[in-house]
Amino acid sequence: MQRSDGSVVGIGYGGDGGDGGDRKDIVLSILIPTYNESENIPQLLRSIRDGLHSLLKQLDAKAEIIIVDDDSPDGTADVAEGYSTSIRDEGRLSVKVLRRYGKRGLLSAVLDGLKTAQGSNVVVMDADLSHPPALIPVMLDELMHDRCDLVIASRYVDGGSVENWSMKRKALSISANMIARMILNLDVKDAVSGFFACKRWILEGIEFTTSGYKILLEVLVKVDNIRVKEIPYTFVNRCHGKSKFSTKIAIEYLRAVWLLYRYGRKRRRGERRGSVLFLSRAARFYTVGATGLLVNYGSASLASMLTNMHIATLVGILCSITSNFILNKLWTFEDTDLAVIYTLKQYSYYMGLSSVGGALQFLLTYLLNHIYGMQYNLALLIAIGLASTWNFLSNKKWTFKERIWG
Ligand SMILES: Nc1nc2c(ncn2[C@@H]2O[C@H](COP(=O)(O)OP(=O)(O)OP(=O)(O)O)[C@@H](O)[C@H]2O)c(=O)[nH]1
Ligand SMILES: [Mg+2]
Repeated sequence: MQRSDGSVVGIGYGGDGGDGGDRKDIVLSILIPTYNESENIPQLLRSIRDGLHSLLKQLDAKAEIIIVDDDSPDGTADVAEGYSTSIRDEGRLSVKVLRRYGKRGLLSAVLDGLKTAQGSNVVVMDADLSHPPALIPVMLDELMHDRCDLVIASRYVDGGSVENWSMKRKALSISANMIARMILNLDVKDAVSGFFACKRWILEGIEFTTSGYKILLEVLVKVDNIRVKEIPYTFVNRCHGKSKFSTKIAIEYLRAVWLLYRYGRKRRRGERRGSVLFLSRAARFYTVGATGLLVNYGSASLASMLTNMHIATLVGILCSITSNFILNKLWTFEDTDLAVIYTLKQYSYYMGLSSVGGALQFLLTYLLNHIYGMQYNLALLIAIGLASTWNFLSNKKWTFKERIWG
């Protein structure tokens, strides 16, 4: 019995229980999230057993199948438990069934499965027979011979294909894959495959942050320096049960790509040396400041043709602050989070801090010139220098939420 944030309510063991105490190592854990897959389970379990039989025998090793079911109304978990004894394959194969409350999604199902996994390698696959179990021994063989750390069953390498897909489904899958490969700069052909195998430590080392319908994407983005191999397969449309694909999942997918893009950018930024980053930010900030002067002058001149001098000056100031803000957000600080409320909040911070900078300049010029008797031009230059330094550092820290240094 295990409770994982309350979600896992029970584990049923089949086969020899996977902890039978004999000497064979568990070399593989097959993680299968299920929701209403009762019609597919029997054939799936049999095919996995038949596919793995020779390799496990040859290796004198064991494998476990971990079904993570979200309380499927069609009784998937019961069916899986019922079949578990018949697929034991002389104790080489065991079935664990994790039962969770409610439909909690594919990623969390895989992660809950991973917590109980004992194999040194893992396979992640669907239960709907779209992913041919016959490929599992091929994948395991690659990992066991240490030819790579991650094996992707790929529809888009030579020899791979999809069967009986409508044009719409093909277009959706190809676009999803293209978006991910381009935006996330991934060097694999099928970055959104739901069927892959890897060393267990790879999955254990990742802090998953997307809602993750496509687990592989997050693995490819977050793990460095692993050897990846793609092997072709033919994706077969499910014969039984309903697809869980929906518009909500498509939106979640785009959100996941966006989050992973930001993750990669932040990490690359963290890898740049602090001094280089600071200087490049400062150079951009002051360049933007210079363009602001032009915007200020140009918009005030235009406005002065339509209204009085005071309003025209105000228009010039507002236009330059706004254009400076936009350029600094997008270019200087490379902040691509364009959420409306967040951006408006940043804009008000930017206005506030820049106003403090303006007041500082005014006060310093007055102090240096009137009180200390410094020549006006020199006093102005010093005041501008200090006020613009304030503007840069304060906006860096509070508006764009970066450390002052780096
Ligand atoms: N435990 C759990 N499993 C899920 C959930 N949603 C989907 N699954 C399982 O995850 C796998 C993938 O879901 P599918 O419905 O096959 O999604 P798909 O592969 O994108 O679409 P089709 O292959 O066309 O059906 C299947 O084995 C599902 O039963 C969920 O919320 N919880
Ligand atoms: Mg599927």
